[in-house]
Amino acid sequence: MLSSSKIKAGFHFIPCSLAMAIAAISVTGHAAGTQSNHDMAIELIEVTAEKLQKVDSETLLSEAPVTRPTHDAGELLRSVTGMTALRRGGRGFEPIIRGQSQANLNIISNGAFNYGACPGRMDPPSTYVGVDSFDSVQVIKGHRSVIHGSGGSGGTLLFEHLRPEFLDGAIQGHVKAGYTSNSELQHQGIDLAAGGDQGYVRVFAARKRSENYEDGSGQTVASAFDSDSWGLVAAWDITANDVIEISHEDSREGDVWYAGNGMDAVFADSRSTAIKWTHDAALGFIDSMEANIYRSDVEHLMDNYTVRNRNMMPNGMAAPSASDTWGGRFLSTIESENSQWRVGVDYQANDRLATLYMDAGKNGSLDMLVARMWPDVEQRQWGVFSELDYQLNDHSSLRLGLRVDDYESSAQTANVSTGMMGATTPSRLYANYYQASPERKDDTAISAVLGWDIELAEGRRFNANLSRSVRRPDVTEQWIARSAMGSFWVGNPDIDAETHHQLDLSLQQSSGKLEWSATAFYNDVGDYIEQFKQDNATLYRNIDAEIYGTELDAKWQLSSAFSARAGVSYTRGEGDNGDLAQIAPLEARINVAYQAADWAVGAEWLVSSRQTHFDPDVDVNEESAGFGVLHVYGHWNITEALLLEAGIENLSDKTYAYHVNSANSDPFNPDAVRVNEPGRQTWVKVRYQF
Ligand SMILES: [Cu+2]
Repeated sequence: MLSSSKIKAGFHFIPCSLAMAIAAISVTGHAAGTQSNHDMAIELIEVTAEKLQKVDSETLLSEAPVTRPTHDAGELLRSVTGMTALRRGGRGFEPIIRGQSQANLNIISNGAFNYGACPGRMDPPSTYVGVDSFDSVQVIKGHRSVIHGSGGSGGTLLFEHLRPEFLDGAIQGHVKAGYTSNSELQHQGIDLAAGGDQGYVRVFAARKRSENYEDGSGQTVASAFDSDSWGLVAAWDITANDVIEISHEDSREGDVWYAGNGMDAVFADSRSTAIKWTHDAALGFIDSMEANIYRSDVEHLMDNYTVRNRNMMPNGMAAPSASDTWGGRFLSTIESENSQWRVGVDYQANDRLATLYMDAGKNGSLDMLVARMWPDVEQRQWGVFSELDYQLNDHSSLRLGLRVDDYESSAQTANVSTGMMGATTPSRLYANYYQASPERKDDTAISAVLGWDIELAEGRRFNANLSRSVRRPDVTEQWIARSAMGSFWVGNPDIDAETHHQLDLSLQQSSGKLEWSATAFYNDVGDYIEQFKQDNATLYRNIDAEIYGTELDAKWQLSSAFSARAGVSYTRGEGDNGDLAQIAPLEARINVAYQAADWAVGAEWLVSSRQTHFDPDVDVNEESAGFGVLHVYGHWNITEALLLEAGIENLSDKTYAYHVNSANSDPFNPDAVRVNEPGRQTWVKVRYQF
């Protein structure tokens, strides 16, 4: 029988006083959709909440401490060994796991997929995840399970709200406020939950205002933004075994400055609603089941004159765009003495539209249609999956997963003229560059996971994961059609889906004073979708590629108060035409922390080597410098309810930038740029719990 401790709960990014209650629930409470720890999901833990966690030795190494305030879910993931995020400004961090990003990552919040609406990737899906409100985020590196949708070759990020337990009263919650110097970022948030045994309602809201920050040299980096979000989660126990949960999140961004794009965002609004039913009792041979449906809509407007007048011409350029996503999943679980078998189906639909206009006089009249950038693209996907976790004996278990997906993709207005300014159709662009026609594309894909876990000795585990995953072309890679002012950005309708065959080996020691894990991975990528340049055009083609690397993590408990951590990651990516783009160099992170009864202090030193491997068509066309940067942080529980946190980032006021940079998908701004990180900044946060 798979013990409940194998049901891996996620990272607790939790309101403090709820932490214990939620931690208890999260270990036992995910009925269907449970994860065996073959997923090796990473828990991201705010350092201030860390001491409240009941540390489970099986999962200890999969923690990643978050030591700084983050205001974007993509940025949050910079705390995990082997993960990074590229910066375009103060918002829109693009998460990268082991050299894979964008369409290679499945980002799921409350069961819902969401796709950004910006062709220039100002709004990766993680941007719309309200990081303040989520109680649990699981980060799965690589492809280790087939139940989280199609694709996901690089990894899966699962953001979840957990059910609060009402221990002392029917109402609980917290208010918080924060300030960061340099960008003068102000942040306020409130989170309230009311309920009892039969159900609950939780509402939350956050407000953020940020100016531009300065880098270590005192240069202003375009990064200001306004962000407001609110949400609601409600659950109702309709019977002893059935729960209905409704969640809704609404996020509004405005006046978003981007150092790494050729335009700024006037607004970016997202609404996401999900309904989930769980039935936690046997029905025939099925032991439990869950079904969810969702809808996520995003609207976005960027231009080069409203937020900042970025060009001296009398006419401006503007690109309104939208992305609507809906879908659902049915998942049933069948358990036996030594196995857990998950079987289900899922569906996902995404419609995207982006249009480029010239605005004569920059008065918002959008006078002339220039390009149908995303010509009413429709993507549809059906999947069926089956995944078995089988306990071979007391020390080892197997995972066998198989999924079949059926895709289709089409561009509805590919043959419609773009009028006076563009004077061409998307179809003509596809024909010119690829001799391709824009008819509907269909594909069927098979994905599989074969996993093996074995306990070699007390606290020492070895784990192997062999997988095949297929990720379909993104809307941009397949259908973008931009012809403007002598430059072209054209998707390839005939591009094939990427197939990833990955082997991942990991050894973990999770007991004793020194805990560590070592991982090596190799990924053979067929039909890797490469962006390249040809004359004045940005185009896409399939190539063969390989990505491989290693990660090491260690944690020493030096005494009851002193602890230290280290994480090292290295990834290489090579393809038919040389180095792959957007691969972070060798990186190391070292933390030391001192934990007293009601306060703690710590320091984090992040070191990155220079990167000599890059793709000149996508990356900045030069090697990047290495850097070392120091952050210090601490917190003080003034009372049980009142928490004060503070820290200084980039203590030595260094000018630095990550190698991965904003240029990977922005032909609005064909010159690649590497956006500098903030110079020294002091931050403070207060949280009051009730
Ligand atoms: Cu945009």
